[in-house]
Formats: sequence, structure tokens, C-alpha cells
Amino acid sequence: MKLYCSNGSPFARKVRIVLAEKGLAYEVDIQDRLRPVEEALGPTLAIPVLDDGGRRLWESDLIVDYLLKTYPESRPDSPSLPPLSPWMTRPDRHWDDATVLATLATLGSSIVNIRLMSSDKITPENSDYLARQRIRIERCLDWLEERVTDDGFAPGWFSIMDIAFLCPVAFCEAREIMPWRGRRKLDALFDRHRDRPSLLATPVNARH
Ligand SMILES: N[C@@H](CCC(=O)N[C@@H](CS)C(=O)NCC(=O)O)C(=O)O
Repeated sequence: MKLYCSNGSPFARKVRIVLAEKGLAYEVDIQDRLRPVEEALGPTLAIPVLDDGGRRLWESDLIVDYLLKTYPESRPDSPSLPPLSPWMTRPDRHWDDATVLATLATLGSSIVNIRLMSSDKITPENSDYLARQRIRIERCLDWLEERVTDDGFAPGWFSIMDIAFLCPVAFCEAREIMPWRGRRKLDALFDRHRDRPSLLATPVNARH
């Protein structure tokens, strides 16, 4: 299995956390920059891309869904930690959880957009559209705070929803993109998992 990613990408980190939780071995092709278009690994031009024995997949949620279904075994680091959920969405709450995942994907895209556009000196201060992205981030966080519980998005589990929240906000904080804290349950969720082995094994590195 080979994972193509860029340093620090919150979408690639989501996949790497799931691989670490499952104890799956993989090669990694990691770059510090956006890959030039000529070196793109698929039509979306984006990473992460997973190659598993010739099957090539992109879009982090699709890759995670593939990993959960193809490699159902889990290797818990400690019985005292909540286990990785075996599903993307709880079977009895599918549409609720799918809406949370979609909102988290949008939150992550807006955070990454602000970061990527800053290399071209386009910021929320000089671009109405990026100012709108910042409002979108705030609105998504407010909406998520109403839905998350004191025990994460799926109580009793370390869920893909939890991971899809932790990765972009950790990136937002590490790259000083904008303040995101200030919501009690989301703040607590972030702090509760920060020392989980799969998170410590996949730190947000120095550059994008
Ligand atoms: N929805 C995609 C987003 C992936 C994404 O935006 N990746 C960024 C790096 S964090 C990228 O490769 N961007 C390249 C580009 O925009 O051309 C996913 O979940 O995998």
C-alpha cells in the first residue's frame, strides 16, 4: 500500500490516523509542496491518493471508507481508549452522521483554502470570498458544537467524525490560520484526544 500526501495536509492525516489505528503498514510519498500539475496522481490534482495493489483511490473520506471495509481488523493501542469506529456513520444514524461528515469536509476545505491562497497574498482581509470562507468556518463550528456530545460525535467510539474534526482544526492552529477555539464541547474533544498514539504518530509538520 502506498499513500501519496503532502506535509501537514489535514486530509492526508485523517487517512494516516486510520492506517495507524489499524496498524497497517504502508509506504509514504510525502512532499513539502503542492505537486506540479504534470505530477498529479489523479484528475482532482489533490492528495491524499492511496494505491493499494494497483487500485488507486482519492478523496480522503472515500479512502477511509475503503480502509474500514477492506481491513476491518482493528489493533487497539490500549483497552482504556475508545476504539476506532468500524464505520463512517452509525447504521441507525446514517443521515445525521453523513451530514456531520459533509460539514466537516467543508470546514476542512475552507481552512485549507485560506492557507493555500495566502501563498498568493490573498487573505480574508483583501478578498470578499475568503472573508466568506472564514464566516463559513465559524458557522460550521457553531453547528458542530450543537451536535457534538460531551463524548464526541459518536459516544463510546473514536469515530471518523472525531478524526475529521481533529485534523483540520489542528492544522488551523499549527498554521495560525485563524482562532477556532471557544466552543466548550469541541474544545474538550480536541484536548481529550491530543495524546492518543495515532495522533502523536502523525504530527502536523512544519510546512503545508
Ligand atoms: N476533498 C479532498 C481535499 C483534498 C485537498 O484539498 N488536498 C490538498 C492538500 S491539503 C491538495 O492536494 N490540493 C491540491 C490542489 O488544490 O490542487 C479530500 O478529502 O481528500
